[in-house]
Amino acid sequence: HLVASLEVEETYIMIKPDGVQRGLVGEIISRFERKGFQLTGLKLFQCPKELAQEHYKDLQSKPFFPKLVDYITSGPVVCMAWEGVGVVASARKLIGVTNPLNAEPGTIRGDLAVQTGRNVVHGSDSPENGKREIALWFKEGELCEWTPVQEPWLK
Ligand code: 3AN
Repeated sequence: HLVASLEVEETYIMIKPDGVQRGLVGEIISRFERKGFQLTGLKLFQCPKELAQEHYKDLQSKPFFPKLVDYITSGPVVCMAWEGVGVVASARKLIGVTNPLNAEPGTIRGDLAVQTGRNVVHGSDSPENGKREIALWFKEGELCEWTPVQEPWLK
């Protein structure tokens, strides 16, 4: 159950290798853009094994952990940082639940995916993890703080 906060937050969103291979990059980015969140970081990136292991360290003891690391490192991913009021929980709503077969139509996973092990996109599960993951995936100088010209329309 997700309740969006009223705080300005940051979240780490990543299009996984299946999303890139299937040509879904534009479709996925545009959902966050159209919602009204602000993009502050974006890159195509081949993830090394050590980084995938660090990113998913809370799942280390799960039986699917080695497969998960193989999947995330199997091809380039698109790394994104998004900012906005309540963005962490709201992005999780836009993404849909972990198993795409249970994800609501209208969500990214509900519309575009079938398997849990190929669920096209990642989104941070808390504001703390949003900050942790952005720091993990982006280097200093790769993020861009900017003021949207049409600010009053969306805030
Ligand atoms: P979410 O990505 O929805 O936050 P987590 O954090 O529980 O879900 O799991 C992280 C990732 O691990 C999922 N996106 C999925 O790729 C993989 N995963 C989770 N549960 C399973 C499972 N039962 N079998 C295979 N892969 C899984």
